[in-house]
Amino acid sequence: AWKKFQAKPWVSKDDFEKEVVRHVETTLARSMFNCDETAAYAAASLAFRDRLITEWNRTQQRQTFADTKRVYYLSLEFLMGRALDNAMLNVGLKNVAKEGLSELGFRIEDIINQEHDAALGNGGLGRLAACFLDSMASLNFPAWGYGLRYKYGIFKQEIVDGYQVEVPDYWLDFNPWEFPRHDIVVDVQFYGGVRKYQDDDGKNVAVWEGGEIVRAVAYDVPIPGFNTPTTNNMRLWSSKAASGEFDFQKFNSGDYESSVADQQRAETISAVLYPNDNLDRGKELRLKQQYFWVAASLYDIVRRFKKSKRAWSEFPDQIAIQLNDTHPTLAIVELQRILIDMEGLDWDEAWAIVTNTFGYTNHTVLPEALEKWSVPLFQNLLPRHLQIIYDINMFFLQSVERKFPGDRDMLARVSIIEESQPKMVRMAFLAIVGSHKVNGVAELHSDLIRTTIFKDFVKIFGPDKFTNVTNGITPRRWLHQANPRLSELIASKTGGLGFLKDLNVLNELEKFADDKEFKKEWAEIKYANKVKLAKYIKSTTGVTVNPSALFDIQVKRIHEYKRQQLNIFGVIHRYLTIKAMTAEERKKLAPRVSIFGGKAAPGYWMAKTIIHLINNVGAVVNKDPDVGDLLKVIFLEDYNVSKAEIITPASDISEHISTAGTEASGTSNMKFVLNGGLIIGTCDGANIEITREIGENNIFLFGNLAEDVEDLRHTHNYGSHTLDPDLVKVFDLIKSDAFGDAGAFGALTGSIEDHGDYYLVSDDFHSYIKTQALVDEAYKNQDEWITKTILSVARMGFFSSDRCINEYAEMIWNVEPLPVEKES
Ligand code: DL6
Repeated sequence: AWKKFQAKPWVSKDDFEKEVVRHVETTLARSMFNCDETAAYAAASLAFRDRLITEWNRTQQRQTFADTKRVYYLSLEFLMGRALDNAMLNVGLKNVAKEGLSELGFRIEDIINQEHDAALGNGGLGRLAACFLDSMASLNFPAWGYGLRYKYGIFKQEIVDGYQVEVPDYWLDFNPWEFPRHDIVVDVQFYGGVRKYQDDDGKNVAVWEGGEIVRAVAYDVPIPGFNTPTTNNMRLWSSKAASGEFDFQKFNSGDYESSVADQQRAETISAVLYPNDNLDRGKELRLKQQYFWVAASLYDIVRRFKKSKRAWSEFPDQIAIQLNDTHPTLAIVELQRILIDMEGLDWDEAWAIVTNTFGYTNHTVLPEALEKWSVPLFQNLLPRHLQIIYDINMFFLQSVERKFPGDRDMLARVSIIEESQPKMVRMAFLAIVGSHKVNGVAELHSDLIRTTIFKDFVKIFGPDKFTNVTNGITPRRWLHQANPRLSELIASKTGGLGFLKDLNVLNELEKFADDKEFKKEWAEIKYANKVKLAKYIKSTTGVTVNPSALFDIQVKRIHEYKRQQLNIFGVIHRYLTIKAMTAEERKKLAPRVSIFGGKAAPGYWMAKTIIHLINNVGAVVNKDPDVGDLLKVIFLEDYNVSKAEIITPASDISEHISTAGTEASGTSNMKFVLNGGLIIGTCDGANIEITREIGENNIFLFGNLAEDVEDLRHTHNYGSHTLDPDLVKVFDLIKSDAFGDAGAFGALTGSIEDHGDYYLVSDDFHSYIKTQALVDEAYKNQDEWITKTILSVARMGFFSSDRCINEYAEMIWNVEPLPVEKES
């Protein structure tokens, strides 16, 4: 009988309006007479959420009945950005909502802008996870994301007197996109001790007992696929005290503060996202976070599997778990613990299940970013897990010994336990040993991990265990949502929105690369996007920029390896050049706006110094009358996903200029090219494959190659390293206090002059400046420039995250999509 009352997703404008009004008047308890934009956003989101949840329920039922293999993507970061615009576009009802909102007296853009970004990530790694969720749903893969519901996402960045200041980002005031599941809770144990004994059958038993319990509560966020009813789930865990609200006994005895201490301590676990500055190394709370999340997720996964009543040996046929970097590596140990301690399986049987279930993605070769945890910390927090890690290591080293008898060095190099003081657990090694596949995220990166940091493991396990899946981006958010006019133009020439599901369709644009009318429209769209960004710059910084100038953009986390310092030194060089030019020479120069954005990790002083220098250079250059429109320097505060959606479509050139061999992939390079911008970049990460796809005539490459980096570093004698003469002039200007007290930048220039120039700024400076001059020249020929951008977009099909997900599904997960007919 209930079936006739089941919710049907609304589709018409009138039904949408009805839902909005209902939510305003009931859920929000407001009247339509005082419905402001915040309330309209809330009500519109709830109307879409209801729609998504209906499809979410159906999807979960369909996947459960079909009993197919599921993917679980474990990521400590999901940088989702805003949800409303994405939901409207993915379900294909943005126009309906636009008309409906307009009838209710609102502009859809204003309503979209009310939303707070879900910023549960630091940068590329978290945004990749978000793109993957979109692709998995759009391709109808049965897939869940598991993460943490941080109370505070990545901090908000304010720029005060040129310095970065961090402000907490409390984003949960009103979040219509999550469903608290107070019925889905998992109690997670920490500390305590392990009691071992032999049972009546002579079997060794280990019991982890004592310690403390923290409760994980599930919050579900629906993930709608594009143009499909499939709506997957992202489950985020929030921590709370297992023992109830607070200690009444203490409260009644007047000890008010400690009566709530347990509760607060428990809630701290999911309180903050750690910034990726490696200062978390050794922090117990970070390890606690990792175990809390992994234990809750695995309990949930195992509970679901057990309902199917299948044999344990079928676990890897039903479940694939992907480890997004080493952060969830404890899942390997936890599953082994569940299987041997709780379910009574033999070690070998359990270990076969574990290794066939997990895949591990590496996202960095930077040694300082590879996670290690101290053994004493582990011993205290997770005593049983440490024992299991020792056993995993013992069996692993025995197998290495059999393969390479007598090679003690090899054993020391590959041991999961580093014999340092204190001993450390090497999480990447544990992840490799416990997974059946290990992948890097771009060809160069995957080659580097095979030949450098993991080369012993290639010898041990053979080359087939190591593979590459070059990163990608979802064209739904990064083209259709961010650049609607370009998306519309492409649709009009390629027969509809099909390219959003098969990005190779973009190839059809090649035939318009010399089409005058098409090029005109293409150029108009770029100009309009630049006008939009110029307005945003004016409103946020007060600086007027000329939308006809060349927009040169570098937005990403601020890090020495990404080399924003190279960019700003190049800007200072340009400033010096302009100052030395005659009026006639200045007329021939293409005006440029250099735009920067990105956050520095709070504890990363050098990165903060780079931000300070950029702002101080801007303050001088932007008001120098000799320079005028020829150069403007902008730092955009608080770069995040929704700002990226305004910035990316407006670039003429974007900078991806990391020291060769340091940027695993990069994904903003893909976003910029897909939006009709060209790239200046090094032969690093995915730049290499982008070049291969779009052609070397359409990209400005410069700098030394990864294979030469080590040798070059050796030639840098500390203190007597000869600097590029143009760079010396730049440093001289900085040292003359032209951009404020030079003392503030001493560490930055000193790292290059006196401390070995680890990131090869001086070695690449000349090549960078020369290549920027080529960019200036090329930009003057607008006709050819536009052709280059059209050809580049036409050849970007490879970089869809749908292609990545299909590769993961085939090579690593062995999972099939569950297609579904669209019902509405
Ligand atoms: O794979 C996603 C993303 C890559 O595009 C970036 O090149 C890479 O730096 C980033 N890696 C990390 C890991 N930690 N560190 N450093 O964020 O992954």
